Amino acid sequence: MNPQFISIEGLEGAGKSTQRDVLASWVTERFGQPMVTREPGGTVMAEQIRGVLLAHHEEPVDVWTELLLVFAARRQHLSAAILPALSQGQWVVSDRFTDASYAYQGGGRGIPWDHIVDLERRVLEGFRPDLTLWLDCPAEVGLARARQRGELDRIETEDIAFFERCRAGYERRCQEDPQRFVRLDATGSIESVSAALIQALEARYS
Ligand code: T5A
Repeated sequence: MNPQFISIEGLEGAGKSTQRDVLASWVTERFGQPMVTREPGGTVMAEQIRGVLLAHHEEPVDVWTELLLVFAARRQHLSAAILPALSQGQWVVSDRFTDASYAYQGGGRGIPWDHIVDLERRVLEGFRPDLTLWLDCPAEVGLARARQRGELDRIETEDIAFFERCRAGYERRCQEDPQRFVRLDATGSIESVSAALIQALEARYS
């Protein structure tokens, strides 16, 4: 089998980082250690862009500036980290990828879907994850978990309606690409979500 690129998606507090580790262990046992990465970020330069994106700024952040920054970071992440790993036969597991731009900048911020489709086509030249595990939960469930951590980044200070629009954006992506997306109910315990995730992996790769 070709090395696979698997993304994990979901709202703040859905459990992406927690389940990413479960996913990475599963891949390690069967196909060797994957490259584990995240977005925005994943390279030194892309992590610097992440810092700009998530910081609080005195000036208003234009929605297009936000979209172009996430895609700039993604292009760098793809060319400097993801593609080199895949070409060496290593699986890649990423905490978020392009679907987050559809969810947050499309659903959340209201940038027309077609503009993101166009940007994705030009910037990523058709590159997509082989499998996307969407940890789905109501915004209030995820935010309650995430907010226990304390200080909020710029995006985390948005209101609940924003995150419900992001969730609707993920739903739309899921419907548009049902072969690639697996939706997992993220409202249960960590253990039950891990079990569902492993079941999805077994179904796809065994
Ligand atoms: N963004 C990103 C865009 O706007 N556009 C884009 O294109 C991209 C790529 C990045 C931000 O950037 C935005 C989206 C985001 O706002 P991030 O750091 O990737 O942010 O993501 P966050 O969602 O902020 O990360 P979180 O850490 O908040 O969420 P996780 O990773 O989903 O959650 P996790 O695993 O850290 O868990 C959070 C807490 O909940 C507990 C954990 O133990 C932890 O304490 N937990 C559970 N508790 C009960 N039951 C469960 N099932 C639990 N699962 C986890």
